[in-house]
Amino acid sequence: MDGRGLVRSMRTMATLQGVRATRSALQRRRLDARWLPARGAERARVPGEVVGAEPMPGGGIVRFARSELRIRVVKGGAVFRSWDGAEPEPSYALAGEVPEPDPRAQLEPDKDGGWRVVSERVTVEVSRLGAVDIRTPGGVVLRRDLPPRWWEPVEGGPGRWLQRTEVAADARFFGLGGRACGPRLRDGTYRLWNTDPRGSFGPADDPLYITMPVQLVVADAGTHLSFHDNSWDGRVTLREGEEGAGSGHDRPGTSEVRMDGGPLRCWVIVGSPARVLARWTRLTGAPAVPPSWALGPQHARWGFGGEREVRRIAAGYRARELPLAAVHLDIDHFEGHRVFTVDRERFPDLPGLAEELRGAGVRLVSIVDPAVKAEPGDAVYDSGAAGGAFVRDGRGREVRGVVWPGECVYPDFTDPAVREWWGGLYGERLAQGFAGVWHDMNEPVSFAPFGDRSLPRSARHDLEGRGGDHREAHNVYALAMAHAGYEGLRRLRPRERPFLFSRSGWAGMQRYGGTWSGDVSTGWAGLRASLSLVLGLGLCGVPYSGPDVGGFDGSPSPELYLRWFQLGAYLPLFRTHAAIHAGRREPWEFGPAVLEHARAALAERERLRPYFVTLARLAELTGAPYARPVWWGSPKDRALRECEDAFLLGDALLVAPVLEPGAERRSVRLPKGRWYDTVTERAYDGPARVVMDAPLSRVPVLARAGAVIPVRGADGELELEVWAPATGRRGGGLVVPDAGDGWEPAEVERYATRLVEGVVKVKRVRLDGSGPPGRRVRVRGLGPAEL
Ligand code: NBV
Repeated sequence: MDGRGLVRSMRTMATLQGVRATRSALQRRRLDARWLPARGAERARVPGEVVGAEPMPGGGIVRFARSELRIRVVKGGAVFRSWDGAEPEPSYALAGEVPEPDPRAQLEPDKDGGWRVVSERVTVEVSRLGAVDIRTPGGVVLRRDLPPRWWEPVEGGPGRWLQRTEVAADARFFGLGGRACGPRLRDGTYRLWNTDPRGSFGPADDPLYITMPVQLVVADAGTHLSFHDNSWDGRVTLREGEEGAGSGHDRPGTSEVRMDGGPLRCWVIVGSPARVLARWTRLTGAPAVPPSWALGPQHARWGFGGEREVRRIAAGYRARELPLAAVHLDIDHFEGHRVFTVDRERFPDLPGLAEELRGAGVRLVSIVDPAVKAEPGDAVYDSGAAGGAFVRDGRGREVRGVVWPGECVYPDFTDPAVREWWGGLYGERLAQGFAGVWHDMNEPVSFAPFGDRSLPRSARHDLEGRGGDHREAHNVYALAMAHAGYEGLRRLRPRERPFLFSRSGWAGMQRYGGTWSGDVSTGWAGLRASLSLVLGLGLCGVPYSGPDVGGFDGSPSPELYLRWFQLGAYLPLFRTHAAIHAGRREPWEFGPAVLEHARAALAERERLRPYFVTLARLAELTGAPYARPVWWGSPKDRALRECEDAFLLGDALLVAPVLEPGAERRSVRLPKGRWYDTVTERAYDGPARVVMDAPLSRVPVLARAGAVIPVRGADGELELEVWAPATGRRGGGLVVPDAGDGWEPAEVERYATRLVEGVVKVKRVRLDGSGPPGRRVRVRGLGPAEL
């Protein structure tokens, strides 16, 4: 089918789809009216006065007149607390066993009839009426949770609740999943309900595909992460505080978490940003390390049209000697948009194409949508229906939604047996020659002209055998799908690490892979939003992500495309992608100047590949995201907390992308220490704000003095780029050489650097002493000033 034919058929489908979507939306409304009781009279409750306490390992239970509070400090220092007897399990967020209680943490009586638990890193103080303070060991309050309130239906059923919290007046909020308006979350209400924003989105669109009740709060007194382990629909209202507000008194910052149901239980982790992320990913799972090729440049498009176009694109990269690691096939390569099928007319020999591309070093990645066409005779539908795999309504009938293939059903990924069945289906993708998968539409989406574009809230889910409905399952649907896909790929191809990234997700999704921006709108605002998403998600423990370079819709100007490309080159997932009717996204489509600058960005990405491999491994080992806000190592630097237009790539680099049109230079805020312009090698001393050149040919990138950066040398070998430490200072860095795409454990090499009488000394530090680096070293930044 030619391009115009495709457009025509999509239009026809659009109208047919419109009718189906309206029908399905009406049905959704009917089902919810029938199976979800309207909110009747409610009874409000607060904990009331303390009546007693019971010490237990790690803390204990404090009893109040109308509730009880559990506190447990676990080994490693995370604090769990819950009301009404909720336990840490069951949880979709937590990975493996819940850490053991810290036996040294004890519940003891406190002043004014309250109770407290003192532990090494944090003190928890409970007031007589149920306010809970989280304090540093020095006694400074990081967070004060006021007594919660519940509203419970008189008739019974899930109650809603509100938790109001105060933080320091200078505190800044980050996180809550992927938010386009951040990374710093300004005053406002943020919904917790994974949502496809209908078409492309910009910074004002909220919520988006990934929401999480995870807040990272950064204040002078310390950094902490708080996680309300509850997947229900909710809203978080944030308000930054003000120092010296009324009559010289500070007004605290506030957070109000309101949930429509589910337990009131919360984890808090206190420490430096690095420590907080390390504990958080210990609790919710180490980020999956993508195969090394997935750290290279990738190209996607909705609507390649067929094999010939895919070949043409790959040949275009090759002819221009541009590196390309993967091409992604979107839903247009499916037969009638049906998942796990191939349109044989347009892709007559997909395994052959995959092999041919693979010979040229290019992998194929496949989109996978969760919705299955509801059509007896469809192999996936038949096998799923036979096993009762699809989400059902209150009457026990399959819930029908509408997505690309037409009327669809939805696997219930919250059922372990369904996950196992679904994971097995990826065998078909591997047989077609795909090397990885890209999960889409898994909020999950069902087209609807009005109301929520998802499943009925009353739809039934297994929820690991506990049973429940979509109100609880919605936000974890994509997480559970990623679980299914990841385990399936591991079973099917046990010797390779799966490559999976998913549009939607929830706390813990990093265990199974990464994500991407979704349909970010083409424009300068979209470019900014894409950085916000990557940084915010990284702080929630999801380090591997990146935007649709060039934006999802429309046609970027050459300048916008280039600036997006230059940003993307420094983000973990570096992928050009666009919608079916959008303009081109190949680097040669924007004129010779853009091509040359894009070539330079690609070359730099390739040169930094060993650094990206290192960052991927360090993310696994420590939870630190590859791309970090500039305040990461200096959270007390208030000016850095406000900085949203630059980021640290690992410990060594500071990237200052150009996010506005017409810029030839830009100002860059530097954290403390010495920084080198990586092009001119000029040194700057932070903290400072400096103005740097940002010609179209490049964006400012600075290297930290003393850093050791693993790079690919001209001969392809890993070499160490060492940036001269400032006089009298030491530096160093970690390097994790590429151990291939299997499961070999990472071997971390540690280097130390020093400047001795104008000469940079580099040592490899080993447990049994240090010695020569054993790798080629290239010293940079030794300007005359240091000699
Ligand atoms: O599968 C088509 C697109 C895809 O290209 C995009 O990356 C996803 O975010 N998909 C959304 C569905 C259609 C969106 C209009």
